[in-house]
Amino acid sequence: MDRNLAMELARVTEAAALACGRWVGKGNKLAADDAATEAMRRTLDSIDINGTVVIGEGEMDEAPMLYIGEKVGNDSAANEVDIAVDPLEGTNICAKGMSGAIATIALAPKGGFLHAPDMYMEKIVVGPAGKGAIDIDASPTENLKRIAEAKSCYIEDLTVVVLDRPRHDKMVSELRKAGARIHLISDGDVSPAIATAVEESGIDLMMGVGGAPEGVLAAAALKCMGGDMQGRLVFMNNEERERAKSMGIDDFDKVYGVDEMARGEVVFAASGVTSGDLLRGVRYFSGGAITHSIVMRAKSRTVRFIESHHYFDFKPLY
Ligand code: VTB
Repeated sequence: MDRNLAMELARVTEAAALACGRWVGKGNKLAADDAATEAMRRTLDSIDINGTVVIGEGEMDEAPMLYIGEKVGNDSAANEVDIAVDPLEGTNICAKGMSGAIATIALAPKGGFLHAPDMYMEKIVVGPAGKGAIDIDASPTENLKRIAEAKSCYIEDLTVVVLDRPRHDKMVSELRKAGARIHLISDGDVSPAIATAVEESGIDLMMGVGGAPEGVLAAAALKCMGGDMQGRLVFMNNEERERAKSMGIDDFDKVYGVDEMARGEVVFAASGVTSGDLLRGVRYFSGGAITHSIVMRAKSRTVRFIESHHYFDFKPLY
């Protein structure tokens, strides 16, 4: 796979961030999501790929663009690749001007992504220092002990990100009792999942139940960074079981590892929309804006943080 694709994907997430960044704090999450989706879709047409969206904005009858199955890219003769996108991960965060909204995309060889239905996934995520130390079936306390040992630190030194939801109350109580520091987030669990693999982020672990599509995007990033993750689908009803079965999933209790959620030469990019644990948000100035992105490839394990200065006289779309 062309190694420059990673840089091309940065252009895609930068475009989405620049478009929805105008909606930060405006209280209109749908308009923000539409702006990001349209910009990402438009920019993808300039990328030399033969892509199929496998994780996107919904089914064809639900989403006007970036729907599951949509063909994207401008090189139909190129090797087929699968695309996982979340043009605006954290629509609520963006609409309220809170932290951690990102625009994100990942690319894998055909068949490389777990086709996760739009349902919940139980997740545990850790950076490279904790690889092999996590066990989704072990208790939060046991996982803290293992990761503290792997990182040669105390449990009290660890910071765990958890979505602030009632379903996590018991887990949070146990984490606190074990002595860990906790960073509760209102939304957006892809960014902190990636931050577990960035030493200077101060984030060591992410645990809890969030979106399955977001789990696959996080797995794509962790694959590029040598991190570790386990995920298990959480079925709320039989309709979700039937949906999963129709997507080829028949072991409903399966624990997925990173390499089962994102296989092969994965490429990942994300741009900050609002500042968070991983990336700075879009900053506008007279006639332009500054974006902050992360770009990486599983093959080289290279992780690039890119600060781009954009001048709108030369980019009339913004
Ligand atoms: C999760 C999380 C996402 O939405 O899907 C969450 O993974 C939805 O959780 O990052 P609830 O149904 O409990 O609200 C996000 O936070 C944003 O899409």
